Amino acid sequence: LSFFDNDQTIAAIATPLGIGGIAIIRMSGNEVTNIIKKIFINNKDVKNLIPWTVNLGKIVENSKILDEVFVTFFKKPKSYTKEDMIEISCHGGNFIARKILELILKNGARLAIPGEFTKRAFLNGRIDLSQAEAVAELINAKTEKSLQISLQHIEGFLNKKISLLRESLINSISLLELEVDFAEEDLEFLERNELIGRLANLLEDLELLISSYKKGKIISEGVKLVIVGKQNVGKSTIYNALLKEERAIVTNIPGTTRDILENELDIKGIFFRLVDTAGFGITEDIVEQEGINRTKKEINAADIILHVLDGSEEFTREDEEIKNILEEVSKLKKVKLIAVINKMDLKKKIRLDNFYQEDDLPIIEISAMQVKGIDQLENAIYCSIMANNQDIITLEDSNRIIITKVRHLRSLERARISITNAINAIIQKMPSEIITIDLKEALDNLGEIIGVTISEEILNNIFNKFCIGK
Ligand SMILES: Nc1nc2c(ncn2[C@@H]2O[C@H](COP(=O)(O)OP(=O)(O)OP(=O)(O)O)[C@@H](O)[C@H]2O)c(=O)[nH]1
Ligand SMILES: [Mg+2]
Repeated sequence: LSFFDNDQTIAAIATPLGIGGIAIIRMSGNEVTNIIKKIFINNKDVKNLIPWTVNLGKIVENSKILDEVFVTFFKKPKSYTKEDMIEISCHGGNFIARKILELILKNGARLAIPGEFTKRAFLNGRIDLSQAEAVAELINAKTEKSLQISLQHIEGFLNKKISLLRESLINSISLLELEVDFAEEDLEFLERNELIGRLANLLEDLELLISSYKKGKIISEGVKLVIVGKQNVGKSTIYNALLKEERAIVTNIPGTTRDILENELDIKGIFFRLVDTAGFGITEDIVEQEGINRTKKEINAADIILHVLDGSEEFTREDEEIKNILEEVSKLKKVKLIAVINKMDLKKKIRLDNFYQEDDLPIIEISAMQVKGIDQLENAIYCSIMANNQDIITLEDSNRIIITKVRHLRSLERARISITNAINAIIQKMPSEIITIDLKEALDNLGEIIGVTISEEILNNIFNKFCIGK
């Protein structure tokens, strides 16, 4: 099955599996009207479907009625894929939708692969690649803010920006190529200082986009917030308090949590993935030991770590060991640490003489059991993520373009290198041909983002992440 096989008519159930009010089956391609003629009887006595209008009728197989349905015909090119498309809304429930899909397949369509509808929209020029990717992002959006960004991409803001940058490059390249044509006359159609100025502006724009990635990633993938500490200090209680739900089991037996628990959490519009872990402790128990190994993995993947301590006890060697591990990790990969002193409803015993005090990190005192101090904890978490990303969530930057895809980041970084090389070539008074090579490379790098220059392999990779029917 070739990826660019665009002639066949495709079909898929577009709604999620399971029971629901309605299910929608989608078809796209030249054959859709022929197929529907064989399986659909319109309640109105009309010969052909009226486009962009809902048609009520029955799906029949061998003159047996399968379901009463609505059929909408999107005539090309005014459809999602720019091909003839039909959507059948049938009664919810897998069985009916599957029966209808099977009937469609028997009558000449083939099953669509994931993302194939959107891929056709791209290949038929209705949307560019960054917009297609944004469709997938929109479907997976977890917060208001990530929704906003994907909508921005779907509207084509990223596309417009990249296209502008490419235009400016194409303009410079064509002037340089003219010089090559008139090489004997030794003409300069583009003053070198002017060219450097243009490229410097371009670099600045690239820089802005590149630096937006960190925010984009935080917004779309979430911040990994991991709760770590000795056994029995109240990690699971804090987990529940932050989630405002009794998710994790809490007991007074050390070693209650043995596996990793993860849940989505929204603090002031930022999307977190909150992780509860097995407490560190010396143990012979194999299950517990495995739990601790998993905790270590989570520590390495964390963006923020809450080190929980029991305020009603003395500071122990185990606490110290954990502290050392955490400090090591935070030095290596700049994880943010927050010390949380729990059980402050009891008499405070812990002394933090030389513990975390000298480091410039937040120490928050709470009672998870009485849900006291949780607001302050949320604040500290929020602040530590904002410290490096001040303007993340302000409304003013809603017009600023934010990139969220590693793929885009890599292309932009390559373009940055090519343009830097071009500038160096100009400074070294290299001939126009050489400068042009670098600029063309940058042009291709930027083209990859919107899909002007892209390999089949990358395309495949992008579209197979979609769900079926999209
Ligand atoms: N007094 C008091 N007790 C608490 C507080 N938070 C938790 N506890 C108690 O401490 C005990 C352990 O709590 P957990 O939340 O299970 O602790 P944990 O760190 O998840 O423990 P493990 O999963 O075994 O590592 C339970 O009996 C809790 O009720 C608190 O703020 N104050
Ligand atoms: Mg626990």
